[in-house]
Amino acid sequence: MYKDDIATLSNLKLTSKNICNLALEVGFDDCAIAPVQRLDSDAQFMDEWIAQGLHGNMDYLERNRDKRYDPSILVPGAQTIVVCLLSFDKSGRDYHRTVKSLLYQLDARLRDEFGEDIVSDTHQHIFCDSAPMLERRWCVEAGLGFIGKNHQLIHPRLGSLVHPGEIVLNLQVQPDTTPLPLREDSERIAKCCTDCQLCLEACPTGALRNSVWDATQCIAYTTHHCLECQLVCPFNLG
Ligand code: B12
Ligand code: SF4
Ligand code: SF4
Repeated sequence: MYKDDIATLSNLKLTSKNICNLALEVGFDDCAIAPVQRLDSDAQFMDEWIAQGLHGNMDYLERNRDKRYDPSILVPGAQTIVVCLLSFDKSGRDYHRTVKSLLYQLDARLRDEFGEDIVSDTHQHIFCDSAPMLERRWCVEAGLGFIGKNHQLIHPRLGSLVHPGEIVLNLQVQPDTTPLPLREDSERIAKCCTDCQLCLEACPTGALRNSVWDATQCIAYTTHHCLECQLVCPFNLG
């Protein structure tokens, strides 16, 4: 009974603002939260994309699709996704390691502040890149930006040269009481992308000019080293 009371008191402080302040304190460049839901439209899009073989030999994209489309299957009990962004400058070449290291620090701070019950004790709940998560979509759901014509998540202030990482919580989080100015900015700024073609013109293989996105045409599919469509983007030049 006493423990429950403490948990309730603790949960009163569990707001997106408090979580995101902790994320900034450990070193992330931005953070926002999204309530867990099944991503029906993305599921439909991705199922058709895979059926057409546009993922090439990335077999891992075929697997675990139920988990990829619904985080509560990936992490039973999942209710909230904390989405954090780290800029390329800070993340270095081995970004998985850098982002995950900050996520573990944030996880420790969250459990410290809000109790161990906040995350699953049976399932992995910290992710960056390699897990079946539609990371860019969760960035958008959290209000961190929009997806540009170069297929990247573009944050209005940080641009697209950012790596997302996530912590899945098994509790609901109170949203901020004030509307996120960033969310409004994202919508306004996304309109700038509508009239621009720079990345389409800069893509050396023409992959971005195709009417369908064939991932095998992307240089990064084989070498992991191409940033042309990001280096020309006005959002990365400010
Ligand atoms: C597979 C993969 C690749 C593949 C395929 C690329 C691709 N566009 O999918 C390859 C190897 C080519 C690749 C390349 C790169 N990748 Co990559 N990749 C991934 C990975 C592991 C999965 C992405 C995925 O699910 N693709 C499947 C397709 C179908 O999804 P999608 O293109 O993202 O589209 C989604 C939405 O946009 C939406 N959507 C798109 N169109 C439409 C249309 C409709 C009608 C609807 C409803 C929805 C919809 O549906 C999709 C599902 O949500 C993610 C990590 C993760 N777990 O998410 C990293 C990730 C996306 N990659 C990343 C990076 C950095 C890159 C590179 C820059 C690497 C490099 N060059 O050094 C390039 C960029 C190439 C490019 N222009 O996209 C970052 C993105 C950061 C950002 N700011 O967006 C991620 C998030 C990894 C990370 N944590 O940092 N990548
Ligand atoms: S990463 Fe390179 S090849 Fe791939 S879409 Fe961008 S510019 Fe084109
Ligand atoms: S270069 Fe232009 S079209 Fe491409 S993502 Fe950036 S703003 Fe959008």
